[in-house]
Amino acid sequence: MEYLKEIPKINYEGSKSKNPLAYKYYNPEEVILGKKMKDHLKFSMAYWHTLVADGTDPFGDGTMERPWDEETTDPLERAKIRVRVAFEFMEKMGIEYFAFHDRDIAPEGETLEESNKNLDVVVDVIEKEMKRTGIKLLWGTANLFANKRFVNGASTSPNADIFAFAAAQVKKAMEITHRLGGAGYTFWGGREGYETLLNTDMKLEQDNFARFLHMAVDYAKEIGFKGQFYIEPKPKEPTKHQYDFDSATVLSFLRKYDLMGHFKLNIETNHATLAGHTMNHEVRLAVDNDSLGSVDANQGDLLLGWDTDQFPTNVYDTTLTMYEIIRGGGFTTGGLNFDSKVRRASFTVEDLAYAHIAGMDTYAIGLRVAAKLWEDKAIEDILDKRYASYKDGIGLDIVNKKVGFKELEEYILNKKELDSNDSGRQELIESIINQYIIG
Ligand code: XLS
Ligand code: NI
Ligand code: NI
Repeated sequence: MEYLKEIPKINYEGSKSKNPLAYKYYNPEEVILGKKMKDHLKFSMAYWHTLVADGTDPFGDGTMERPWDEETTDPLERAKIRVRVAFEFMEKMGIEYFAFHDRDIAPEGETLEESNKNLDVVVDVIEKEMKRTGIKLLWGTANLFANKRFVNGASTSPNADIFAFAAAQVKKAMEITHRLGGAGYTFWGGREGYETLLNTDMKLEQDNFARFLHMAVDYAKEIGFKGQFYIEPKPKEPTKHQYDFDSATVLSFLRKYDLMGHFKLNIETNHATLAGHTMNHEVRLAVDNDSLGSVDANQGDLLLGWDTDQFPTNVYDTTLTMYEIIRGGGFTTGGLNFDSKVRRASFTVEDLAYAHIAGMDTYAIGLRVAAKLWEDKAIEDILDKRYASYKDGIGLDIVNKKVGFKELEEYILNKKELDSNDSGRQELIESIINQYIIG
């Protein structure tokens, strides 16, 4: 049965097309830098936004028109229908991956046992649909923030029973992710943070968080789950201060607790900007630390201080993000997961297609431009030149740790004139990028 009659199969029609239900820039099979566009970008649908979000905000009710949700009042039956809708949608869009929280795909029961049973029922349907379509699971995760039991956090809760409950929930979420052949498993610290230090033992909470992650690593070994673990940084919201603040904070946490080899980063654009960074900064840091895992593709509103999770439409940002991803060698286990939701006023079924088309085309433009910049060495040549002083002479000695303060003092005392500084040429570089974007 077809649920999404409003949405046809979405094809690439090129930049001249006026068809709103077509890709203008995303041509999945086209080869760029030796790889198909679809394999560079690895688009993934976020189950929670596309199937579950109903448009509720703190001031008003849900607005989304989702006729399939009206077919039954039974939550488990509804969950099964949503799976079919999800796969029909991904098939029509040509999206080959998806990501979910346990509570997105199946309703939470009265007890953990009941919740797990619900999961098993729905996972059966998902498994069948994955076989039928060839669509793959990018990553799974557990929702450790919505239920009121997590009011003070999950693995960082002051209540040890809540730590235990969270562990049991993640255990099951890992099992279903494993069963579905998930390429990854994400930890986003829902409420792992604090509102006020006055009632918080930050050291114990962070130690416990690390203990929790080590337990996950151990359990993965036990069940043979080989997927990549990710941590998703976010500086604030829902708590005032989230422990996984940004890439730098997470990297130092992973190093401190001996978790570096087990976790990579899942970096989200809107979280980067909330942390006061650009997305390309966050990706660069991950790449430079051999920790680029996956990306939650979206964009925030720079005038708002919260996580608006909008579909990415800013070409400049996707260009710089794709540039960093290409520079880092591209995705292995990860991909571009649309942790993005349609605006509350974009409530029709068609809007789901328009939004994903906008996001995918915006990243496709980003990829095309970034690939050209990379091929032409437009930026790399500038960098090479800028840091050339470290390629020989005293610079090379510094890099090779052949000199210390004494030798450097001697070098400077003997040198009559310092090499002159060069201009940073920022505006020139920015206009070169514009030229590449407009063509
Ligand atoms: C929320 C996070 C969340 C994670 C998955 O801000 O982005 O959606 O991606 O738990
Ligand atoms: Ni996210
Ligand atoms: Ni987010």
